[in-house]
Amino acid sequence: MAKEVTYVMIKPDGVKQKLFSKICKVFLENDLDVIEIQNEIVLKKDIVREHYSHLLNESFYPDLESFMLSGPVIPMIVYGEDAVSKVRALIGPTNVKKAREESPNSIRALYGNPDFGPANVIHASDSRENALIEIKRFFNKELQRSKEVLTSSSIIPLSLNCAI
Ligand code: DAT
Ligand code: MG
Repeated sequence: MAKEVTYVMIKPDGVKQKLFSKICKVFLENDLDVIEIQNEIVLKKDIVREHYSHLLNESFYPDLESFMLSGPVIPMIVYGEDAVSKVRALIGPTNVKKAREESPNSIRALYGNPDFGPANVIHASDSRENALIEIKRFFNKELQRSKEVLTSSSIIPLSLNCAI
């Protein structure tokens, strides 16, 4: 399996719960590298609409949008073997109740709110193609491969950073 990048974003409820280090640790312990992290940022409405354009007609979209605008998020790029599906498995199902039943150790099961659909702590790309689109959307750069990947020695400070 080839190494690939995926886009991950800690949502406002994850930032409020200060989950950054715990989430980094989950990735690092599963042989994935966190290769880029953006400072906490409050998203603009337009980028949320673009990111969730497949859901604009859903009845829950207004709740999703206001939730995503309710506080800062942390955009990240994760890299490794089979990163897209591996990260999706580690975060667990979209629905937190389902996550608790089917994947109780997943990030969404452990930290998501089962009573409010949008509050599932974390986003991760669902395909390789979308990963590249989303990285471009949130980091404003094209990343075909691992051109910007940190060397293994520079991953050490990043891991320490995660432990803070
Ligand atoms: P995922 O985030 O697992 O890729 P998605 O792209 O279908 O799932 O939906 C984006 C987000 O929208 C999801 O993380 C939480 C929210 N959401 C999805 N389905 C929902 C629903 N039925 N009710 C409330 N919020 C929902
Ligand atoms: Mg999705």
